[in-house]
Amino acid sequence: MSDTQSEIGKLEEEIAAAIQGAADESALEEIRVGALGKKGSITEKLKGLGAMSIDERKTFGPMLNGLRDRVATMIDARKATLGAAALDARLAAEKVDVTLPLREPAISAGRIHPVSQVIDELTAIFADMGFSIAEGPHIETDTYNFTMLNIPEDHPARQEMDTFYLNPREDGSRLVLRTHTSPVQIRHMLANKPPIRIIAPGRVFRCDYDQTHTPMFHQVEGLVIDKQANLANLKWVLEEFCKAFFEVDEVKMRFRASHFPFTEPSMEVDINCSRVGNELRIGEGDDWLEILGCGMVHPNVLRHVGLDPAEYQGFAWGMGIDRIAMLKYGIPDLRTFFASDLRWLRHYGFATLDLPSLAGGLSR
Ligand code: 2NM
Repeated sequence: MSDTQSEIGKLEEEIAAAIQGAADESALEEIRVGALGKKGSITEKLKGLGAMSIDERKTFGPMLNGLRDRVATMIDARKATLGAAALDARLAAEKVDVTLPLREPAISAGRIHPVSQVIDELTAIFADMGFSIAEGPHIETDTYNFTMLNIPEDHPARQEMDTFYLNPREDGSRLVLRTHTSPVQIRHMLANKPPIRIIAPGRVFRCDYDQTHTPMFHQVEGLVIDKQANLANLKWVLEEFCKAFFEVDEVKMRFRASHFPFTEPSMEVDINCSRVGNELRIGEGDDWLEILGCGMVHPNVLRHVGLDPAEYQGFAWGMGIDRIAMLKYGIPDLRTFFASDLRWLRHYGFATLDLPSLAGGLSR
């Protein structure tokens, strides 16, 4: 009997020491479960009362109930102390200095890349003229990227030097990273009947890297197919585009004879500009700047997509988006476009919420 009495005293000392030593609320909870839980040390002893004689019960009953109540009180007190300490620690750690300036919200801190801005501008201009946007895969078949466009098997553009080829497939055919967006036009002509008025902006890939070339760049090509579509129409579309894009009232254009396999005749187009110091102004002055290539769609291309060249005509053009972005926004080095430098983007990027529209002013 006295054995059990000293046992109880020892248990209380142990539990009290553990409670005082509990470092946090979860450690304290473990101690509570260990003592007062269903299988806790004090609970087990209380269960033992049932097997005792009436006399023993009279002695140990109050003793154990007292122990249980004192331990519960100690736990509550320790819990209050630990809770207050935890709150103090959080308040110290999470203290907010309300006098600090506001952090810029993501929506205004973010910037639109000049390439995205220019694609949005192009889209607004050509959509206003009745064009829709066409898209296609970056990985193309040799057929869509070259053959359908009247580019012969031995044409230099097909060489490994200029084109990224994927590993050959089992039948020996090789996929390519598209070298222009023209396969988008081919796919569109195969899937749609004329009249066709589309632009195809997007990424293209060529094996080239220096100050003015990156292995990935952006192009926009345009295509019109109709029963009547002539060079005068082409010149009008391009002139309207240049005036709207460069935000000038007049621009002189010079069409120089050129050669592309997919157009006949083919032309390269220059616009007039002035160079004052290192400032370039478009639509004024007597210097010339090359900005695009164009022509009447070659009869072979029309035949390849199942159109009769005696019934349908078409014109098409292509230009570099990165290049016209550099010209319009005075960005000197192409390679910086793809360097993912946030400081560059903060300098040359555009606010996220004012999207270009003809009514609102394209680039403000
Ligand atoms: C250019 C220049 C001239 C062109 C032609 C075609 C198609 F699919 F209709 F044949 N798409 N794009 C074209 C014509 C592209 O880029 C300098």
